[in-house]
Amino acid sequence: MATNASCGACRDAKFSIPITMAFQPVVDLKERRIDAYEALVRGPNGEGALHVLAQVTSENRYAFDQACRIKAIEMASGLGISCGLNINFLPNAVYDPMACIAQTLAAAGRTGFPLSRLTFEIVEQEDLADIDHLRRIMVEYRRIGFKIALDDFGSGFSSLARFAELKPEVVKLDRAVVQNCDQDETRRAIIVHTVRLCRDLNVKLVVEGVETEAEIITLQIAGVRYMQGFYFARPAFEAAVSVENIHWSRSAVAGRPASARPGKPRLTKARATVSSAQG
Ligand SMILES: [Ca+2]
Repeated sequence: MATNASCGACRDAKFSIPITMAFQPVVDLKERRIDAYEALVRGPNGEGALHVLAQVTSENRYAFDQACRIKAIEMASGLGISCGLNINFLPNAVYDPMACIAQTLAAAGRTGFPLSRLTFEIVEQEDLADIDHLRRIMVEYRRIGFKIALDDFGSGFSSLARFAELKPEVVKLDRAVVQNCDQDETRRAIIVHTVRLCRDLNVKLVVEGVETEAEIITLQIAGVRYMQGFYFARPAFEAAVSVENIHWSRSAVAGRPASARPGKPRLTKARATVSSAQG
């Protein structure tokens, strides 16, 4: 794989702060399996992502991004992760798409981690002024075989406009949208229509930040298959929670909405329509 030897953006600015990773599963409610793990940066003593990110500057952000990718792939390989691996990335931390991806490809090659199992979650902490730059990154990543996920969808800069622009393979619906969705008609409607939107566009929808049984049931009725959140498993420090240790929902039934189980109260007409439409 060709590299741009003249690009010194990350080579010249070493990221000397030690980092490690925690891994949180994305679960497939339909098949009761782990679909992927998201790698989340941590300090060496388990310090949170914010602690680490506070040490990232405009000078070392390229090196930081490289260090995170390499660490995530090496650790995932060492832990025997055999499903998908999601890596967060900051578009503004990519200087040149091919030069910046060279070390990622080398890490995957060294560890034997298949490139097709990598998904890059686009994190936008600031509005991206140079959309052409992001387009160039996306073209290169797709050519290599990576998938692109739009992270935190529905909050901050992760908007419908960005969805339309990026045409991601995966959309991660932010917890800010889904929290307490079991108690809120507006949130339920947004979820139902996001499910429909993603299905029509053949985009995988993952709901983030699922924390309660009631939320899971509501999400399943809406047709959500992939979820991530504290309810199922917290991020595990330098470890990958096995499928046996996932806290599966007691009420939800694999492969169909909880509402379809025998003995459950009848759905309202509106909800029943939604349920059958997603089935
Ligand atoms: Ca993420």
